[in-house]
Amino acid sequence: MKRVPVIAANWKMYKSKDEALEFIFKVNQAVPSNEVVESIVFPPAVFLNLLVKREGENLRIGAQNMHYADEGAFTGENSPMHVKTAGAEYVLVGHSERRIYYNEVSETVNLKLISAFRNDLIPILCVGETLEIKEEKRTQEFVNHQVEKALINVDKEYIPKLIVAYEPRWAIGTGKNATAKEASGVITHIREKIASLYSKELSEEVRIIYGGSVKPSNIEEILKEKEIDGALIGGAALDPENFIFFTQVAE
Ligand code: G2H
Repeated sequence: MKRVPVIAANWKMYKSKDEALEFIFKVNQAVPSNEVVESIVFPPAVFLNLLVKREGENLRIGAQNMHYADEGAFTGENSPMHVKTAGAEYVLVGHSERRIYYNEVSETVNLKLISAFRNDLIPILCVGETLEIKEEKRTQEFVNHQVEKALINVDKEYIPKLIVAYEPRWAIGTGKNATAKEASGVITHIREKIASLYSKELSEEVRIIYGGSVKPSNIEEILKEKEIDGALIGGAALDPENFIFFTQVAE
């Protein structure tokens, strides 16, 4: 089946207000139609509302994180309702930087995924192995386990909306990337895992994308792989020209 490719820019904790607006003004009319490529920007949460008002009809905005609870005494956190009200349609769940620095564990990743679906947000579930696991040749076992844990109690009706990002931790912000073949192999097995948990038909609707040091020089090779449905890009997608280029390659 034909899946619409996804190009997602994760800004992390970068860009001033002026830089954020400049980026949106440059790209909001330049990205391809949403039916051809889903182009999404994940800014810091405080900019969501500001940028949503300026997005072109084909650009989408998402949150880098949210709490799983609807409300509560959680100082400094944003609820699903908060990020939705600010205009986010997507949310990153379980990005490795959250897992590494903010104690995000499988249980919270799972609760966030369920909460995203319940609140009509499209989650990008991030999974990926450390260098140590890779060297022990346990990548697939580790990644499949992350996927399985994240999907506990997720109803099959939501699976067609799911996006998974395979982001090997050793490739994030390091300049090193998995080869297109390596990434495609892991992604194929992630799809098989989802098929074993739900059904082959449903697994074929899930977009599974690659992240980790994607740049203009390697995007074409990565997106040539038919199993790779797009990319989640950090550093290189801070540049609006690069972002537009990535969406054009995906087209
Ligand atoms: C991985 C990726 C975006 P970068 O974190 O999620 O970042 O492209 O800078 O490796």
